[in-house]
Amino acid sequence: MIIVHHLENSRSQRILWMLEELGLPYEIKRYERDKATMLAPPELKKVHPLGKSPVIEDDGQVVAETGAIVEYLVDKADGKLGAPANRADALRYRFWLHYAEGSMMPPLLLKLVLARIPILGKAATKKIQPMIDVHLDYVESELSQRPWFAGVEMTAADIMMSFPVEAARSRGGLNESRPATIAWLAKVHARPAYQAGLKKGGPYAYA
Ligand SMILES: N[C@@H](CCC(=O)N[C@@H](CS)C(=O)NCC(=O)O)C(=O)O
Repeated sequence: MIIVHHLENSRSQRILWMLEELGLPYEIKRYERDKATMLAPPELKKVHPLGKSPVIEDDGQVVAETGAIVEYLVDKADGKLGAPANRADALRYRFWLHYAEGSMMPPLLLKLVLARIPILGKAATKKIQPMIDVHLDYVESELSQRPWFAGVEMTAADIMMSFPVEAARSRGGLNESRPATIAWLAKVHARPAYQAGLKKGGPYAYA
């Protein structure tokens, strides 16, 4: 049985969604953020030295880092939600899988952290917004060309991209001026598996 170490209001919501899509049985171990620092509680460090979420355990194997977990689950499900057969789609699949945490999340996180600094924060976030806009424009242009990030089918690339797009919607300036991205997000949120994961995960401020 897979155990998901799930931090409230966090990236690990993606893993619950994915497990629901795959129909794999799992258990959730919930963690709450420290109310003052918003960081994960120290217990998570007992599961993995980084003390971040998500982390999963499966048959005594500990796997951390969302992208690595997502690939682990695709393997476990014999390729379901994995790379499409078509080469162009497969390359796009790989691109978005890495891009979500590697390129799109850093400026969003920077904006969140800077916004919390009194006085200086406001001016600093203004400098970050153009960096975020480059990503939002690119995502919008790609989603204007195809229904899902890799191509015609929903894949794990969409699952990886859900968190940066949700984060952008809540604090990165994503709004109806980018209709293809907003439509994609609505389609994601309407999926029964997404809703089932949300119900099981507890507090999540981005859906
Ligand atoms: N790139 C990593 C990021 C992991 C990460 O930073 N997780 C956040 C949750 S959104 C966390 O655990 N934050 C609490 C903390 O840093 O104490 C991944 O995708 O797994």
